[in-house]
Amino acid sequence: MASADVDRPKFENNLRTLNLSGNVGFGTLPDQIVSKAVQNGFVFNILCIGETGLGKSTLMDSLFNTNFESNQAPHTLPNVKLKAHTYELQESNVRLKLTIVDTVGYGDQINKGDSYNAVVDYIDSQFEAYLQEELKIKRTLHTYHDTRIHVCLYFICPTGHGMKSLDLVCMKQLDTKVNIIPIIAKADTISKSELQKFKAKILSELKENGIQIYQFPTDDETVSTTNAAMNAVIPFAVVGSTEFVKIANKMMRSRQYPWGIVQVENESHCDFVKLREMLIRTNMEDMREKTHTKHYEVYRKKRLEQMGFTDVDSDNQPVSFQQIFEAKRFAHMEQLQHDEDEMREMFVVRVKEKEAELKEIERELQDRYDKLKRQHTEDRKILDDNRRKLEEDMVEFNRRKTQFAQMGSSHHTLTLGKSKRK
Ligand SMILES: Nc1nc2c(ncn2[C@@H]2O[C@H](COP(=O)(O)OP(=O)(O)OP(=O)(O)O)[C@@H](O)[C@H]2O)c(=O)[nH]1
Ligand SMILES: [Mg+2]
Repeated sequence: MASADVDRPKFENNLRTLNLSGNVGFGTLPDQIVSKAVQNGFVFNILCIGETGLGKSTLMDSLFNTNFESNQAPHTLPNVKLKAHTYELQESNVRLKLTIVDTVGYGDQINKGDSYNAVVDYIDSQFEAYLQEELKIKRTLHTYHDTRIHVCLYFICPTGHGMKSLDLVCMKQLDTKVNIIPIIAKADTISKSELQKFKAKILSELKENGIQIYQFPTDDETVSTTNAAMNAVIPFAVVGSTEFVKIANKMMRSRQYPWGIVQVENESHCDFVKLREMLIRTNMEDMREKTHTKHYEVYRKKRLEQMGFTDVDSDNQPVSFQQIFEAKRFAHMEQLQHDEDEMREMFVVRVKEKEAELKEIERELQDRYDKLKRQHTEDRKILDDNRRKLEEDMVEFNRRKTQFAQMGSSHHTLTLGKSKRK
């Protein structure tokens, strides 16, 4: 039985270090992991947040050196939508299931709150879907398509004047949910000296607003120097293009202007290569891991607490899942019983009320019946009296009629007045 006070062997105290006399084979474990991971393939999900027409799709095409065939968004949408497209990419024998989520209509609404709410809801619902899969009895996490966002590329408008309030509010809402990498879009539209000031302004605004952006990890010594250097380059100033120009006999992804050519992959022109290096080549796994161990963990904790689960009771003593479940079941049954009793009481009261109402109606009806009966008896009496009177009048009439008739035939003396009845 699962319980918080389950006896666990004290491994730590019995831990002994032993030397092997020969090769056993578990040294191949890392290779086994690599081979298994390669076999399963990898999943990576990018969220691009940025105003309409800021170069999101072009940058994605440039980063993955392909054409994702996206459509232009209109500026007239009533609310922000998030559109996800999943692609299967392959490089040597490594398969990558890449999902690019794009904000459509971001920043085009009058009420800016509507813009970031859609993004927050999207990120949360991906966490929720994963949590629901995890909580299933029959779960299939190894084949489950994990749609949680691993990185959010936040496209900042190259105004040179700092960020818009929508950018700050949105990033503040998202910094505990996702790894944010801020990037300056269309950096070819901003001059070199302005760019440095703009970057400094962005960083100070992020700091002022307490926004935690993703930092490339510096704990792994193989990449710590590069990552530390790249952390200093954030926010990356990028240029994207779908056009190629022949430079030194090589077709280069570039933007051609009347005054010159901006090469996307030229490090003295923009930070595109640095971003690609960091995002895809060096830190993709770190972002995947941080999403699971940091951001998802926060969401999971919050949701399980909302459901009433906890690791310790009110006295700070550890409690097991089962104990909490039983306690919740007990509380639920009690609540059910309480509701049932309440309903029964209510039913009895209602029945009594209805009974009293019916009795009142019955009494009223009886009164009316009695009244009508009385009325009927009186009417009948009057009618009987009238009838009797009429009968008497008829008898009198007939008598007089006979008298007249007799008078006419025998000239008898006419008797005036009523005959006295005996
Ligand atoms: N100057 C400059 N223009 C760019 C850059 N990247 C893209 N563009 C241009 O900006 C326009 C919009 O680019 P898209 O990539 O469609 O922008 P988007 O953010 O995906 O737009 P929606 O999906 O419609 O919101 C196109 O004309 C691109 O050629 C860039 O780095 N610099
Ligand atoms: Mg687009």
